[in-house]
Amino acid sequence: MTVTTSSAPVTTPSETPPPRWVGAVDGVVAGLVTVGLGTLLAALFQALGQAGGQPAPIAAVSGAFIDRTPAWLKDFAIATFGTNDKRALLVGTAVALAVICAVIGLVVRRRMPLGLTLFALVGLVGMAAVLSRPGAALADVVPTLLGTIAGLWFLRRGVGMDALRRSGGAASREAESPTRRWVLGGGLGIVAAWFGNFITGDSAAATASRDAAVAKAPAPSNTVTIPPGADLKIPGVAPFVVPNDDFYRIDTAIVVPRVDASTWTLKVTGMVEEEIEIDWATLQSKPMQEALVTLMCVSNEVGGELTGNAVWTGWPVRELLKMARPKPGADMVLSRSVDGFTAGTPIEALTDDRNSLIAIRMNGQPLPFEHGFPARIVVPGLYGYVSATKWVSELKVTTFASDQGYWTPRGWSPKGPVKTESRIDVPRSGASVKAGKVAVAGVAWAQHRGISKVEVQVDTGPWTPARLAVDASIDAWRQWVYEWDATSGSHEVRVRAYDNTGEVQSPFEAPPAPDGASGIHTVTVRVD
Ligand SMILES: Nc1nc2c(c(=O)[nH]1)N[C@H]1C(S)=C(S)[C@@H](COP(=O)(O)O)O[C@H]1N2
Ligand SMILES: [Mo]
Repeated sequence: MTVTTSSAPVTTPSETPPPRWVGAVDGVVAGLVTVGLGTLLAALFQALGQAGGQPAPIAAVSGAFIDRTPAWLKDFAIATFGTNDKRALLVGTAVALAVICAVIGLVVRRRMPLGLTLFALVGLVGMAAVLSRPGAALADVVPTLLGTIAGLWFLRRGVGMDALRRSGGAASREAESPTRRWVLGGGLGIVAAWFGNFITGDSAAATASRDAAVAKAPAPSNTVTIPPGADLKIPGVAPFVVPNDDFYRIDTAIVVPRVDASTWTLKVTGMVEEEIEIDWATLQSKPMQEALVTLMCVSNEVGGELTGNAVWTGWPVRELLKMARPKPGADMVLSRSVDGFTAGTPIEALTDDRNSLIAIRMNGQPLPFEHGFPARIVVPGLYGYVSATKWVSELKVTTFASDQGYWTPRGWSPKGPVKTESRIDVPRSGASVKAGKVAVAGVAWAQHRGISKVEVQVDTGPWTPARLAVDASIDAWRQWVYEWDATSGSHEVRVRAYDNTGEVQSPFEAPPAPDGASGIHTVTVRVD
């Protein structure tokens, strides 16, 4: 028996230039590379909250086109394509771009500098379209810019590879075949574009549903009035109510979920007499309650800034639970987000008379996407990781014995009541101040117990009471100020708070894990 060994086919170098259409295909694939990379980067920009307008090239060109379409053409398009008019426009834009790219690819084969210049010009048109979009920022052109550079590189490389193959030298055997680069470049471009679109997904529908969000006006007794003296308005101290744009954000979402409220529902499952599911329209029609609640992250270090106070509007969680009628024995509600995050909350925190809300508004606005649109849970007195589920989609009534929230198996305590803490906002640690009267000021919190007293200590001096801002809610932080007669030298200034039970905050230094940091916030100040 003979064994035949097969040897790899040797590519015979051809002296003849490749057919013209090779250039045209190169042009189309270069376009795919550009659009794919541009779309993917644009989606990532948007997901990271770095985008101002619409940075994806095809969508931007289509959008710019829509804005400039004469009415008759728009009417014609809607008459012909109906509600698919946007899709038709996107496809039309893509086809037009493919034709232009094919032509440019042919030009590149004959006069490379001219061809590359034309390709760059098409990229520039894309960037101009991006910049023309509402709210666009200069940085929004970066995805299309990088995509264009990648496309130019692809075109040049194709010409180079084909020349190498024709050269007949030893290296010609290593040269990549056109098919290989088309499959790789085109494949990666398509996958990138697909993935980019997948990320932005339902974004347009979600934005529309957020723009259309409404809430019933709360009964006057269910509204929040912030007493004027609650904010001392001392420069450098966190504002009593933190604007949405400045509010700290903590979550596990790499890409912010953009939920279309019109398809969203909230289910109550588990140990209940009756499973319940409500939709967006139902939730919005419920009697609303406003509440001032300071959110606090368990990862906040002593003196840290992972905390913020806002006016939340929502429907009390207890009303929804009441409809489902929890069974005896249940001691936890596991709230679940559309992105899989879960928080385990003691059931009594959701059924007692505190303002635990299915919140749909934050400081009078529909929840920002970053903060949980369309709905999130807000529970006064508990750290966010065991309560404040954003993009909430399910409340499972259960027990601590049989379920745990996202962070518990990762080393955090199953229960997370907020610890009484206080922070010095001014002067900053390391700051230099002039001798004389210096305002030492900051915030203190003991959510759902309330702050009764704040004291300041300078060096080894006595603990002296600070002046407290007007109390607005036991669920919110409280500003304080201490008028310090500063003498020259270097000083250590400390703060401590008491809650309404009379208990002083723990002086013992504890790290955030497993159930929240404790210790005395201390700043070092130079006085000249
Ligand atoms: N879906 C979801 N919700 C979440 C989280 C999360 O990772 N995913 N993190 C929680 C934590 S740890 C905190 S501190 C708060 C922060 O809320 P904020 O980003 O609105 O300030 O959200 C909570 N809700
Ligand atoms: Mo957190």
